[in-house]
Amino acid sequence: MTESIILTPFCCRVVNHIFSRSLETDQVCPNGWAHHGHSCFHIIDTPTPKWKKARSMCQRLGGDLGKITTASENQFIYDLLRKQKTVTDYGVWLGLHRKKDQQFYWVDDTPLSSYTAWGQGEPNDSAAHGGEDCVHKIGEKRSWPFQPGQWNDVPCSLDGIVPSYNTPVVLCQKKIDMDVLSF
Ligand SMILES: [Ca+2]
Repeated sequence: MTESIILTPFCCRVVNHIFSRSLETDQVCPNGWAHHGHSCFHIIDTPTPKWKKARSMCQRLGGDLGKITTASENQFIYDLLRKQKTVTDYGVWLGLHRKKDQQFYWVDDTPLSSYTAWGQGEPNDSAAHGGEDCVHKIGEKRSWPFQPGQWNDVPCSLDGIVPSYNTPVVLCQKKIDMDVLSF
């Protein structure tokens, strides 16, 4: 009896908060996620040396690493990245990786579409650190031979290669349920 008295007000406050927020703002993405196209994007503003760790961080939030298939999306993500407190040389991890067949796939297992934004001479799969099978999006110009916002393949672990403060932050994506958009 005592337990239900304590829990019920908390439960109702949370539900009412979520419901009133969606009605007031017509918001289709969770708080802190940005809406673009049929997706919600969120950048975890933490430099993260390992691509797999970055991916699990997104999965814990109910999403996955981000996928970019148009120039508009690429620009949107770049603008979102530049709004973060932390913008590193290595920018942000993307949900794109090279599999054993040597082709690149997004984390939803789709191959690269016709749109790509590789930097000049990339992907080069440099052998300097045992190959480059994971992809990030450049944050700052600095010493890069290509432009901010472009893509580059790098080793999936940058531990011992890049100072941890300069490693990519994490781009997460959730697909929006189309029923929500249409109602
Ligand atoms: Ca490369």
